[in-house]
Amino acid sequence: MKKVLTYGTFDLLHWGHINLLKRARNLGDYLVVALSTDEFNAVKNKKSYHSYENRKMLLEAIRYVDEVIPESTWEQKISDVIDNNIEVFVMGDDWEAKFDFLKDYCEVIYLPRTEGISTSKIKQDLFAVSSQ
Ligand code: C2G
Repeated sequence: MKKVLTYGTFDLLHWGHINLLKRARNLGDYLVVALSTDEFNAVKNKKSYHSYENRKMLLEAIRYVDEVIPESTWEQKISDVIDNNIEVFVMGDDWEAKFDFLKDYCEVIYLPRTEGISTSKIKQDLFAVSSQ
């Protein structure tokens, strides 16, 4: 079974996230998503609208996602790849080259981001509407 691994916050789940998860899943037979905890989001200077538990529940409802594990540090990726027998690591290309150190352990693929949508765009657009 070819296992694929990706990481993210996946807040305010949108079609850009789904596009990424779908393509990642299609690179193997089983997709593990390492989901940033609320505490790790603070390390990333991100504040999620949805809690970790609710973001996890949403991801687990997606047909392309087979398993969700917590991401709580920047340093856990090598052990995640080894411990989960991962063959393919996938991220959107806004992270291009940032995780090439994983090439010693698995295939590393950066996929084109989906243009026109992002969690911050959703927040900005909703704020603009509510300010009218
Ligand atoms: N993404 C995408 N297209 C978008 C928005 C997001 O392809 N329009 C991808 C990102 O490139 C990423 C994934 O969806 O691969 C999750 O996005 P975020 O939740 O923003 O992830 P991020 O905060 O970048 O977390 O250790 C890695 C970090 O946890 C990555």
